[in-house]
Amino acid sequence: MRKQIVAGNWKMNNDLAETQELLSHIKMQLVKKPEAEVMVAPSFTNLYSTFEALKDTPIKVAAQNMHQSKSGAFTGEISASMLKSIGVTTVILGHSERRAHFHETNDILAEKVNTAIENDMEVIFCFGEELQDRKSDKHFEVVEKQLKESLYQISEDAWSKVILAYEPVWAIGTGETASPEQAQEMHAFIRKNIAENFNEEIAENVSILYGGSVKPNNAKEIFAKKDVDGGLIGGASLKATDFIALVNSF
Ligand code: G2H
Repeated sequence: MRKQIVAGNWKMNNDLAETQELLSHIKMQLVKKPEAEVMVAPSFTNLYSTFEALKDTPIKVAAQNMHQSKSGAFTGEISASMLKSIGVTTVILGHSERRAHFHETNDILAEKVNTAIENDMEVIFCFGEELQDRKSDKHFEVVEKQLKESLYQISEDAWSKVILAYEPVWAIGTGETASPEQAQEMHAFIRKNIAENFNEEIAENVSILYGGSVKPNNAKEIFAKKDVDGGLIGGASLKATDFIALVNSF
């Protein structure tokens, strides 16, 4: 059985005090053992304090990004070993905001994925088409290219460290969500594509999250789809009650 996961991507929100407050509300409201695996991804400055605050809980902490190199003259960047040194072993890679604002290409992302895998880290790999791709019926092609160019170089064994997050760019932070049917259609395509390029077992076992304006009022329907294994949540993860409602949406 593959894992169901709800991961909060806090993006560039919340200072130290706000992060601590959000965490204490999440901890208080997480009264029953969640069925899904729960993760939060705070900003770099709040990673260590979040990790410490969640030590005695089932909630995992993920980084929102990392650099592909081991170390060196990369001002402003963070390496895999830096993350691991504070106990963080999961990293989000390929988010559309990193692709759009920080020019992360499929090639750069392939390097980042390789670095994460070499460092035995878990990767939440994000990808998804833009509005014009969907309008011109190129969404499957674009998604396949993103997967082939950044992810399919990994070994079969490395797939146990991979979580996929399909995030159609037109649904991110816009309030517009893909319909449960659109999400299911793409997730089924992705699983089939992995089976064709690797094997059935890998395709069946990999968790594929949906991301893009998931809220408590639309999550249940989306998460209920056969090939949707949870969500990567932005806006709604910044409010403890909404986030916990999403965690309990299975
Ligand atoms: C997509 C998502 C989280 P939101 O970026 O990765 O954000 O839920 O705000 O659309």
